[in-house]
Amino acid sequence: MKATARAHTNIALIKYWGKRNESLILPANSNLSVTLDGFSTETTVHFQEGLKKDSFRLNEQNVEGDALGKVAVFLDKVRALSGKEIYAQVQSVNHVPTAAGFASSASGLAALAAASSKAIGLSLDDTELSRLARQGSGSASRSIFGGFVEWQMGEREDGSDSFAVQIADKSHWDIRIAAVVLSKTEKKVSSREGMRRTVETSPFYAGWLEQTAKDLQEIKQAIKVKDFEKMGSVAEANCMRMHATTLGANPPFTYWQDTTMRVMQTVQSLREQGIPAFFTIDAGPNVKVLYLPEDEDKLKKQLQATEGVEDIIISKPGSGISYR
Ligand code: 2P0
Repeated sequence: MKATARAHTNIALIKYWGKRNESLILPANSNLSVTLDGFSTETTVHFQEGLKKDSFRLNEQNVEGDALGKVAVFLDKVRALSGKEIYAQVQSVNHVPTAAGFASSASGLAALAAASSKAIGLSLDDTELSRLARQGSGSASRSIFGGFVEWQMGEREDGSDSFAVQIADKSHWDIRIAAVVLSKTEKKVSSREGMRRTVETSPFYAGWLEQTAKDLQEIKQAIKVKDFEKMGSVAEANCMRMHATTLGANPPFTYWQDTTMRVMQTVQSLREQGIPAFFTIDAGPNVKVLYLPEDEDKLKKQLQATEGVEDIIISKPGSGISYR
């Protein structure tokens, strides 16, 4: 009863921001991401008779507390699905080029969903796996698939129609995504808390929802016809609107730091020089930049010269779940 799975993380171009059901993790809006080949988690789950509880090792270190709790709560769902009361040893390794706060719940929960469901003897297809991973962390539903992926919010109360689908595989379009690592990356509000506070208190949230549905349709068309400027500009505007909702929350907050804004300005300056580059930012200060391979040298040079930038990690569209 042992299995190993690898999942890559993903970056949302149309953000998941807000839940309509917190316990089932159902989103308030459909959203879309690119799976990244540069960041992955490999997880082995070993269910064994005689264990009294689950245990979790991450990057060769024993983990207790909240992180273990999250794994155990997720395994409870897997046990409930299989009807087996049996505990597991879980071992994960995050493959991230530098240790800079890029460990992701998307790749982590997607790999855990795949390895644990296989180890316990459930044979789930990718849709079922996406629905299961979603219940660990929303963005993990998208990391089951490679390339360009849409998480369809669904309508049903029980979440049975809320899962991700692949829009285009990784070979569809040879774009690049630079993850810009900043030297200071203090994260004050978790994405879970940030979403909740925004949904409950920000008067801008209704406007966000209304526009995001339109953004999603536009970006899907842009991906289909490989219109890079369109895809990038829709993604960047969607990111700006997500972050605008946090300024309207009570108490208000922002994930941006001074360096975040300097990187945004570098990207705007690249565009003024005729280089199509677009940024997106998640629930933290780091910035990801979308660009085309032929612009890599110029883009890297200018990003590296931006004050407060420590490192740049380049990704291509990556693949979905794999087993070893
Ligand atoms: C996203 N984020 O679409 C958005 C954009 C952050 C900003 O998905 O509560 O870790 O576990 O479902 O998936 C981060 O939130 O949140 C996220 P939960 P998750 O990528």
